[in-house]
Amino acid sequence: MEIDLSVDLGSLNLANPVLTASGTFGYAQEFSEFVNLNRLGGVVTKSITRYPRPGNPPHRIVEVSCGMLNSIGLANVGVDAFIREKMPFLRTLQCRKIVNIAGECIEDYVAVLEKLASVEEDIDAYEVNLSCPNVKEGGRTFGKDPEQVFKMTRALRQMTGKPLIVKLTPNVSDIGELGKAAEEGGADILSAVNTFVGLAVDVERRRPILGTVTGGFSGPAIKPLALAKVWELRQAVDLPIIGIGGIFRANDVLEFLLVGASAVQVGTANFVDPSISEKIVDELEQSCRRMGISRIRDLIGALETT
Ligand code: RRO
Repeated sequence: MEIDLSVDLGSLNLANPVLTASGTFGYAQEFSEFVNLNRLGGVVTKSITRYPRPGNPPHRIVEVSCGMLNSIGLANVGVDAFIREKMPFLRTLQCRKIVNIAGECIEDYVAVLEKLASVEEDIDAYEVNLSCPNVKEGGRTFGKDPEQVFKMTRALRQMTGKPLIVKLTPNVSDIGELGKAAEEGGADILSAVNTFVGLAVDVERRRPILGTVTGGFSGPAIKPLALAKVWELRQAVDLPIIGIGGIFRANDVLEFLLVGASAVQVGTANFVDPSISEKIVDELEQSCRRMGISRIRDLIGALETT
């Protein structure tokens, strides 16, 4: 049986639903010796900001039970070096190239998008990070406020015809409100979720392990939480959703598709096994064959709840 793994998120077509999550896959080139990148649905870059950022002081990553905490602090090369040093490799890829952008205020995001316009023919979509948990103004405050999410999305919408993916924080009581605000602002796609706020303690030293005290919690422990957030969003908006949170196996991908995601991003799993994203694509095809599913898109939103 021929298995069709392709999915359409509005005008963004993917050969399969497996993307890599921002911040866990560098600028993709770092993973090229572990993964045939062209077998993925696409790659998402680390968040790119207006100016280079060194990020937060150590420790910036700590493993905890069933997951990890990070406090990277938006470390990245900045948009000019990104265009000069990272785009030449990215433009050689056949899979979808999604550039994640971030900043501390609307003007920052606008400035990044303005610069990226010069290489836009090699970019398939933008993911707007409105959800960094580790930078005081880095999307953290405005990403939680529907009014600000609306304003940001609308400002960026006016600047580009490329698909705009708005990445939402789960650290709110009503993620549906954020989704609706992004939809009204002109977003094409939502991605959910970024990391949950977490804390790990070194008991001997009576100190937090992360330099910033709290950090972003990700990994297998958050999968049920993330599935519930995607489900909540599915009821609130009509936009395609990219599900993120604790995906390690093909079965995890299928769970997200059933609750209403059209694609997924693999994040923390890349730290455990750098070739896992491609393995998940292989396994997805086998799972579909075993289950007699010829078109994976038929599973999107097919959860039966009555
Ligand atoms: O860089 C980070 O600390 C970071 C970012 Br921008 C984000 O969006 N999510 C996260 O867990 N860490």
